[in-house]
Amino acid sequence: MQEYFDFRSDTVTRPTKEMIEAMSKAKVGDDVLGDDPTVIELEELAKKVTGKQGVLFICSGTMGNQISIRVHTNPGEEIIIEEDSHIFKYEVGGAAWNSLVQTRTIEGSYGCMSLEKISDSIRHDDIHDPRTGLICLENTHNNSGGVILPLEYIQEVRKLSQKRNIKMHLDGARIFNASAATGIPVKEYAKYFDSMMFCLSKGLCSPLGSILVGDIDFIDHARRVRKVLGGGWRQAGYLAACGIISIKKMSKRLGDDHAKARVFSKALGEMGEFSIDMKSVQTNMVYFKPLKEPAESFILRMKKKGVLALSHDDKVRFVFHNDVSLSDVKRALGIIKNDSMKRR
Ligand code: TLP
Repeated sequence: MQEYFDFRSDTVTRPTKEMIEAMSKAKVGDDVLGDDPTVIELEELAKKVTGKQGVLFICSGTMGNQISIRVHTNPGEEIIIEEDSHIFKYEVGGAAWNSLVQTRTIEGSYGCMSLEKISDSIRHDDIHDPRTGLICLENTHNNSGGVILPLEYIQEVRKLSQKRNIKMHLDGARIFNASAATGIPVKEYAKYFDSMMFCLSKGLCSPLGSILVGDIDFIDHARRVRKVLGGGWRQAGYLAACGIISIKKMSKRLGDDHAKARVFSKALGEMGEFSIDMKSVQTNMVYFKPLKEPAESFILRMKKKGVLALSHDDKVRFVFHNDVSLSDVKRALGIIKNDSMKRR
């Protein structure tokens, strides 16, 4: 059977042995009724890590972003988001479906929308205009290469949003990667947002699940929205048991994934066949363009050789995670190198 190296996403990570054991031993209740002890333990842990009073364990990152938009806005409002953000590009137009809001997208640079453009995009009180209901940021910013939004930038956006009285939400699917790379605690990032979502199921290896945080009123409302979306879950403690290991243990090893991304990008750059923006290699992702063919044809050929990746627009994306070791990365690099030598 052919061996596969799976770099498609950090979402492909399987639960660790410790997680499977923890699932089998978890004490559970009924989370919709509010008495699952392992969910309660996970949510208490998430409160400590994020510094927020309200926490809700939810099914997915998409659900967390969508619930947040729904809670923060009213129908007919507008939300400001970066044009390559996950919320805009990859959530099936959910802001319109679920919250009846329209999106005002702004081009970003390394995931950051300029303060001037954000300020200019905030609507004034005019009978013709929708109200601006929310500003969303994404950290790390996936489509820009998994780049980290600088804390000073976040602070400036916060000042602006407070001045104009607009709430802020963070899609922090990979905020633990940002924290591992910068040493800035997750709590410090969370401080500048009215709500934040992070994923347990990506680099943190849980089989599924995300965490949504905010103040108590926000989470009370979020819990109702989760229910109406069909996200009320019962013996969720089995999954929360994995989430606890994700936060306590798996968050500590993300630096290894970043190191693998650096090794990969350096070696790939040296082959001279691919264009990579090295400045964007900051966490566990590497985006690049093959110079002599479209991303899609490179991906299809690599798939036949057992190296799996995804395309995003005209680029190839490799994501580094717990289920690919440094030696897997080196073997994949060998396969890519052989392939490009044969095609010369
Ligand atoms: N991202 C997935 C795909 O949907 C693109 C991936 O493989 O990277 N925010 C960000 C920044 C994300 O990257 C993702 C997933 C989500 C939200 C949604 O998380 P889930 O998949 O749990 O709904």
